[in-house]
Amino acid sequence: MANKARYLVPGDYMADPAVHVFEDKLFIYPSHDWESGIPENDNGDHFNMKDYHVFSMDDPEGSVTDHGVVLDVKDIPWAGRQLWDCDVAYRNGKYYMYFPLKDRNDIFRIGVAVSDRPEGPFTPEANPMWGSYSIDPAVLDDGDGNFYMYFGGLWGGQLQRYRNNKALESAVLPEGDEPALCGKVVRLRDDMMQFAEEPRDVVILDENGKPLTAADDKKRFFEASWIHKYNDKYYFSYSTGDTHLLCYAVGDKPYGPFTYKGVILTPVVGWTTHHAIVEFKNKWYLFHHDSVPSGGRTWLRSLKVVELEYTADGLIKTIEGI
Ligand code: FUB
Repeated sequence: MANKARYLVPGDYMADPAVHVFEDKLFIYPSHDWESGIPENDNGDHFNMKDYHVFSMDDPEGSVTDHGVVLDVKDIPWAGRQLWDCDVAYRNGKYYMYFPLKDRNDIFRIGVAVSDRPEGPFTPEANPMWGSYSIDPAVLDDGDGNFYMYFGGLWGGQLQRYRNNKALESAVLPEGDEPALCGKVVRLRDDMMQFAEEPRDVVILDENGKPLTAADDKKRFFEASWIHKYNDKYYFSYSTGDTHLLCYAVGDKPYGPFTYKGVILTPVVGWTTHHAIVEFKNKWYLFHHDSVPSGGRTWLRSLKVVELEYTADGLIKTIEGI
Protein backbone atom coordinates (compact mmCIF):
# COMPACT_ATOMS: atom_id res chain seq x y z
CA MET A 1 0.00 0.00 0.00
CA ALA A 2 2.98 2.34 0.62
CA ASN A 3 2.00 5.92 -0.31
CA LYS A 4 -1.10 4.88 -2.25
CA ALA A 5 -4.19 5.99 -0.34
CA ARG A 6 -7.28 3.83 -0.48
CA TYR A 7 -10.92 4.92 -0.02
CA LEU A 8 -12.58 2.71 2.57
CA VAL A 9 -16.34 3.33 2.38
CA PRO A 10 -17.14 4.35 -1.21
CA GLY A 11 -20.90 3.94 -0.73
CA ASP A 12 -21.33 6.56 2.01
CA TYR A 13 -19.75 9.70 3.45
CA MET A 14 -17.64 9.07 6.56
CA ALA A 15 -15.06 11.43 8.11
CA ASP A 16 -12.94 12.16 11.22
CA PRO A 17 -11.68 8.60 11.76
CA ALA A 18 -10.63 7.35 15.19
CA VAL A 19 -8.98 3.93 14.77
CA HIS A 20 -7.89 1.29 17.29
CA VAL A 21 -6.79 -2.32 17.27
CA PHE A 22 -9.25 -4.34 19.34
CA GLU A 23 -9.40 -8.15 19.26
CA ASP A 24 -6.63 -8.16 16.58
CA LYS A 25 -8.77 -6.17 14.12
CA LEU A 26 -8.82 -2.53 13.08
CA PHE A 27 -11.95 -0.74 14.33
CA ILE A 28 -12.83 2.59 12.73
CA TYR A 29 -15.08 5.10 14.52
CA PRO A 30 -15.90 7.92 12.05
CA SER A 31 -18.33 10.82 11.87
CA HIS A 32 -21.20 10.11 9.46
CA ASP A 33 -21.64 12.96 6.99
CA TRP A 34 -24.90 13.42 5.11
CA GLU A 35 -26.62 16.01 2.93
CA SER A 36 -28.70 17.89 5.51
CA GLY A 37 -29.24 20.95 3.31
CA ILE A 38 -27.77 23.37 5.88
CA PRO A 39 -25.69 26.10 4.18
CA GLU A 40 -21.91 26.15 4.79
CA ASN A 41 -20.63 28.69 7.34
CA ASP A 42 -17.61 29.28 9.66
CA ASN A 43 -19.62 27.92 12.59
CA GLY A 44 -19.74 24.46 10.99
CA ASP A 45 -23.55 24.29 11.00
CA HIS A 46 -23.37 22.28 7.76
CA PHE A 47 -21.74 19.43 9.71
CA ASN A 48 -25.11 18.33 11.04
CA MET A 49 -24.40 14.66 11.71
CA LYS A 50 -26.96 12.52 13.51
CA ASP A 51 -25.52 9.04 14.00
CA TYR A 52 -22.38 6.92 14.10
CA HIS A 53 -21.50 3.70 12.28
CA VAL A 54 -18.57 1.42 13.23
CA PHE A 55 -16.38 -0.31 10.65
CA SER A 56 -13.86 -3.11 11.09
CA MET A 57 -11.12 -4.67 8.97
CA ASP A 58 -8.88 -7.70 9.42
CA ASP A 59 -6.24 -5.89 7.40
CA PRO A 60 -5.87 -2.34 5.96
CA GLU A 61 -5.94 -3.82 2.46
CA GLY A 62 -8.83 -6.20 3.16
CA SER A 63 -12.60 -5.85 3.06
CA VAL A 64 -14.40 -3.37 5.31
CA THR A 65 -17.32 -4.54 7.49
CA ASP A 66 -20.02 -1.98 8.30
CA HIS A 67 -21.54 -2.76 11.71
CA GLY A 68 -24.39 -0.34 11.09
CA VAL A 69 -25.73 2.47 13.28
CA VAL A 70 -24.29 2.11 16.79
CA LEU A 71 -25.47 5.38 18.35
CA ASP A 72 -28.19 7.78 17.17
CA VAL A 73 -28.73 11.35 18.31
CA LYS A 74 -32.41 10.60 19.00
CA ASP A 75 -31.32 8.12 21.72
CA ILE A 76 -29.10 10.60 23.58
CA PRO A 77 -31.18 12.12 26.41
CA TRP A 78 -29.40 15.50 26.50
CA ALA A 79 -29.05 15.94 22.72
CA GLY A 80 -29.38 19.15 20.81
CA ARG A 81 -27.63 18.68 17.46
CA GLN A 82 -24.39 17.79 15.62
CA LEU A 83 -22.56 14.57 16.49
CA TRP A 84 -18.95 15.36 15.60
CA ASP A 85 -15.69 13.41 15.86
CA CYS A 86 -15.78 10.58 18.45
CA ASP A 87 -13.26 8.12 19.92
CA VAL A 88 -13.47 4.78 21.74
CA ALA A 89 -11.35 3.33 24.56
CA TYR A 90 -11.33 -0.16 26.09
CA ARG A 91 -11.00 -0.87 29.79
CA ASN A 92 -11.89 -3.89 31.94
CA GLY A 93 -14.24 -5.58 29.48
CA LYS A 94 -16.12 -2.42 28.38
CA TYR A 95 -15.81 -0.09 25.41
CA TYR A 96 -16.36 3.61 26.07
CA MET A 97 -17.35 5.90 23.21
CA TYR A 98 -16.67 9.62 23.80
CA PHE A 99 -18.57 11.97 21.51
CA PRO A 100 -19.04 15.76 21.17
CA LEU A 101 -22.59 16.97 20.75
CA LYS A 102 -24.35 20.29 21.19
CA ASP A 103 -26.78 20.34 24.08
CA ARG A 104 -30.15 22.09 23.90
CA ASN A 105 -28.45 25.46 24.53
CA ASP A 106 -26.23 24.87 21.46
CA ILE A 107 -23.16 24.35 23.66
CA PHE A 108 -20.79 21.52 22.73
CA ARG A 109 -20.31 19.02 25.57
CA ILE A 110 -18.66 15.58 25.57
CA GLY A 111 -20.81 12.53 26.24
CA VAL A 112 -20.04 8.88 27.00
CA ALA A 113 -21.77 5.77 25.67
CA VAL A 114 -20.87 2.22 26.72
CA SER A 115 -20.81 -1.18 25.04
CA ASP A 116 -19.62 -4.70 25.80
CA ARG A 117 -18.36 -5.02 22.23
CA PRO A 118 -16.00 -2.91 20.08
CA GLU A 119 -18.58 -2.82 17.28
CA GLY A 120 -21.30 -1.56 19.64
CA PRO A 121 -24.14 -0.72 19.86
CA PHE A 122 -23.32 1.93 22.46
CA THR A 123 -25.70 3.01 25.22
CA PRO A 124 -25.43 6.72 26.11
CA GLU A 125 -25.31 8.11 29.64
CA ALA A 126 -28.12 10.42 30.71
CA ASN A 127 -25.87 13.51 30.93
CA PRO A 128 -22.64 14.81 29.38
CA MET A 129 -19.37 14.55 31.32
CA TRP A 130 -19.17 17.14 34.10
CA GLY A 131 -16.97 20.09 33.16
CA SER A 132 -16.66 18.98 29.53
CA TYR A 133 -16.74 21.45 26.64
CA SER A 134 -15.69 21.86 23.00
CA ILE A 135 -15.11 18.98 20.55
CA ASP A 136 -12.93 16.19 19.14
CA PRO A 137 -12.12 13.87 22.08
CA ALA A 138 -9.24 11.44 21.50
CA VAL A 139 -8.30 9.02 24.28
CA LEU A 140 -4.86 7.57 25.04
CA ASP A 141 -4.52 4.29 26.92
CA ASP A 142 -1.08 4.91 28.43
CA GLY A 143 -0.65 1.24 29.29
CA ASP A 144 -0.11 1.90 33.03
CA GLY A 145 -3.78 2.06 34.03
CA ASN A 146 -4.09 5.77 33.12
CA PHE A 147 -6.27 7.04 30.29
CA TYR A 148 -6.00 10.63 29.02
CA MET A 149 -8.48 12.54 26.88
CA TYR A 150 -7.24 15.21 24.46
CA PHE A 151 -9.92 17.57 23.14
CA GLY A 152 -10.78 21.00 21.79
CA GLY A 153 -11.43 22.87 18.57
CA LEU A 154 -11.60 26.51 17.45
CA TRP A 155 -14.38 28.41 15.65
CA GLY A 156 -17.41 26.08 15.47
CA GLY A 157 -15.68 23.89 18.07
CA GLN A 158 -16.20 26.75 20.62
CA LEU A 159 -12.78 26.49 22.39
CA GLN A 160 -12.37 30.29 22.12
CA ARG A 161 -15.35 30.66 24.45
CA TYR A 162 -13.31 29.32 27.42
CA ARG A 163 -10.24 30.20 29.50
CA ASN A 164 -8.98 28.08 32.39
CA ASN A 165 -11.94 25.72 31.86
CA LYS A 166 -14.45 28.50 32.58
CA ALA A 167 -16.90 29.97 30.09
CA LEU A 168 -16.15 33.58 29.07
CA GLU A 169 -18.76 36.31 28.68
CA SER A 170 -17.90 36.23 24.99
CA ALA A 171 -15.41 34.41 22.75
CA VAL A 172 -11.82 35.72 22.48
CA LEU A 173 -9.36 34.46 19.86
CA PRO A 174 -5.72 35.44 20.47
CA GLU A 175 -3.98 37.42 17.72
CA GLY A 176 -0.45 38.05 16.44
CA ASP A 177 2.28 37.35 19.02
CA GLU A 178 -0.17 36.28 21.70
CA PRO A 179 0.17 32.59 22.67
CA ALA A 180 -2.06 30.40 20.53
CA LEU A 181 -5.01 28.71 22.18
CA CYS A 182 -4.04 25.22 23.30
CA GLY A 183 -5.89 21.93 22.97
CA LYS A 184 -6.70 20.30 26.30
CA VAL A 185 -5.66 17.09 28.05
CA VAL A 186 -7.30 15.52 31.08
CA ARG A 187 -6.84 12.21 32.91
CA LEU A 188 -10.01 10.14 33.10
CA ARG A 189 -11.42 8.71 36.31
CA ASP A 190 -10.94 4.94 36.82
CA ASP A 191 -14.60 4.32 35.94
CA MET A 192 -13.96 6.14 32.59
CA MET A 193 -17.16 8.17 33.02
CA GLN A 194 -15.77 11.54 34.19
CA PHE A 195 -12.67 13.72 34.22
CA ALA A 196 -10.39 12.88 37.17
CA GLU A 197 -9.00 16.44 37.31
CA GLU A 198 -9.20 19.88 35.71
CA PRO A 199 -8.18 19.80 32.03
CA ARG A 200 -4.71 21.22 31.31
CA ASP A 201 -3.28 22.99 28.26
CA VAL A 202 -1.52 20.90 25.59
CA VAL A 203 1.37 23.33 25.15
CA ILE A 204 3.19 23.17 21.80
CA LEU A 205 6.66 24.74 21.70
CA ASP A 206 8.65 25.90 18.70
CA GLU A 207 12.26 24.78 18.10
CA ASN A 208 13.45 27.47 20.56
CA GLY A 209 11.23 26.25 23.36
CA LYS A 210 8.74 29.13 22.97
CA PRO A 211 4.98 28.41 22.91
CA LEU A 212 3.48 28.78 19.41
CA THR A 213 1.68 32.05 18.83
CA ALA A 214 -1.60 32.85 17.09
CA ALA A 215 0.43 34.11 14.11
CA ASP A 216 1.99 30.63 13.72
CA ASP A 217 -1.17 29.59 11.93
CA LYS A 218 0.56 26.91 9.87
CA LYS A 219 1.73 25.20 13.07
CA ARG A 220 -0.64 26.02 15.91
CA PHE A 221 -3.45 23.77 17.13
CA PHE A 222 -6.93 24.24 15.70
CA GLU A 223 -8.81 20.90 16.16
CA ALA A 224 -8.69 17.12 15.51
CA SER A 225 -6.42 15.93 18.35
CA TRP A 226 -4.84 12.50 18.06
CA ILE A 227 -2.17 10.94 20.26
CA HIS A 228 0.03 7.90 19.76
CA LYS A 229 3.26 6.55 21.18
CA TYR A 230 6.35 5.68 19.13
CA ASN A 231 9.67 4.63 20.67
CA ASP A 232 8.43 5.70 24.14
CA LYS A 233 7.69 9.25 22.96
CA TYR A 234 4.25 10.84 22.85
CA TYR A 235 3.21 12.13 19.40
CA PHE A 236 0.42 14.71 19.59
CA SER A 237 -1.06 15.36 16.12
CA TYR A 238 -3.74 17.82 15.08
CA SER A 239 -5.22 19.95 12.34
CA THR A 240 -4.25 23.60 11.80
CA GLY A 241 -7.83 24.24 10.63
CA ASP A 242 -7.93 27.31 8.40
CA THR A 243 -4.45 26.52 7.01
CA HIS A 244 -5.54 22.92 6.36
CA LEU A 245 -2.47 20.98 7.52
CA LEU A 246 -2.11 17.92 9.72
CA CYS A 247 0.88 18.55 12.00
CA TYR A 248 2.55 16.86 14.95
CA ALA A 249 4.56 17.64 18.03
CA VAL A 250 6.53 15.25 20.25
CA GLY A 251 6.86 15.09 24.04
CA ASP A 252 8.09 12.88 26.86
CA LYS A 253 4.91 12.82 28.94
CA PRO A 254 1.18 12.56 28.19
CA TYR A 255 0.72 16.11 29.52
CA GLY A 256 3.49 17.47 27.32
CA PRO A 257 4.91 19.97 26.67
CA PHE A 258 5.23 18.93 23.04
CA THR A 259 7.73 20.32 20.54
CA TYR A 260 6.50 21.02 17.01
CA LYS A 261 8.11 18.66 14.49
CA GLY A 262 6.39 19.07 11.13
CA VAL A 263 3.61 18.32 8.68
CA ILE A 264 2.09 14.84 8.42
CA LEU A 265 -0.36 15.56 5.59
CA THR A 266 -0.51 18.51 3.18
CA PRO A 267 -3.97 19.99 2.44
CA VAL A 268 -6.61 17.69 1.00
CA VAL A 269 -9.62 18.57 -1.17
CA GLY A 270 -12.17 19.93 1.30
CA TRP A 271 -11.92 22.39 4.20
CA THR A 272 -11.31 20.08 7.13
CA THR A 273 -8.49 17.63 7.65
CA HIS A 274 -8.68 15.01 10.37
CA HIS A 275 -6.96 11.71 11.11
CA ALA A 276 -5.90 8.78 13.24
CA ILE A 277 -2.46 7.14 13.36
CA VAL A 278 -2.29 3.48 14.34
CA GLU A 279 0.19 0.60 14.29
CA PHE A 280 -1.04 -2.71 12.91
CA LYS A 281 1.16 -5.77 12.42
CA ASN A 282 4.38 -3.73 12.60
CA LYS A 283 3.31 -1.15 10.03
CA TRP A 284 1.94 2.33 10.67
CA TYR A 285 -1.12 3.82 8.99
CA LEU A 286 -2.68 7.26 8.60
CA PHE A 287 -6.47 7.19 8.38
CA HIS A 288 -7.94 10.46 7.16
CA HIS A 289 -10.62 11.94 4.87
CA ASP A 290 -11.08 14.19 1.86
CA SER A 291 -13.92 15.56 -0.26
CA VAL A 292 -12.79 14.27 -3.66
CA PRO A 293 -15.65 11.75 -4.16
CA SER A 294 -18.29 14.40 -3.35
CA GLY A 295 -16.77 16.83 -5.85
CA GLY A 296 -15.36 19.12 -3.15
CA ARG A 297 -18.47 19.49 -1.00
CA THR A 298 -16.74 20.15 2.32
CA TRP A 299 -19.48 18.56 4.45
CA LEU A 300 -19.48 15.26 2.49
CA ARG A 301 -16.15 13.60 3.25
CA SER A 302 -14.78 10.14 2.45
CA LEU A 303 -12.54 7.91 4.57
CA LYS A 304 -9.06 6.96 3.38
CA VAL A 305 -6.06 5.03 4.62
CA VAL A 306 -2.41 5.28 3.60
CA GLU A 307 0.78 3.84 5.04
CA LEU A 308 2.80 6.20 7.26
CA GLU A 309 6.57 6.03 7.66
CA TYR A 310 9.15 7.41 10.08
CA THR A 311 12.74 8.45 9.46
CA ALA A 312 15.50 6.83 11.51
CA ASP A 313 15.28 9.91 13.80
CA GLY A 314 11.63 9.27 14.59
CA LEU A 315 10.28 12.03 12.35
CA ILE A 316 7.12 11.34 10.35
CA LYS A 317 7.59 11.52 6.58
CA THR A 318 5.21 14.06 5.09
CA ILE A 319 2.39 12.61 2.97
CA GLU A 320 0.96 14.60 0.06
CA GLY A 321 -2.78 15.16 0.57
CA ILE A 322 -3.48 15.43 -3.12
O1 FUB B 1 -16.71 16.71 11.46
C1 FUB B 1 -16.99 17.88 12.16
C2 FUB B 1 -15.73 18.56 12.56
O2 FUB B 1 -14.98 18.87 11.40
C3 FUB B 1 -14.79 17.72 13.40
O3 FUB B 1 -15.17 17.56 14.72
C4 FUB B 1 -13.55 18.49 13.16
O4 FUB B 1 -12.38 17.89 13.60
C5 FUB B 1 -13.60 18.69 11.67
O5 FUB B 1 -13.16 17.54 10.99
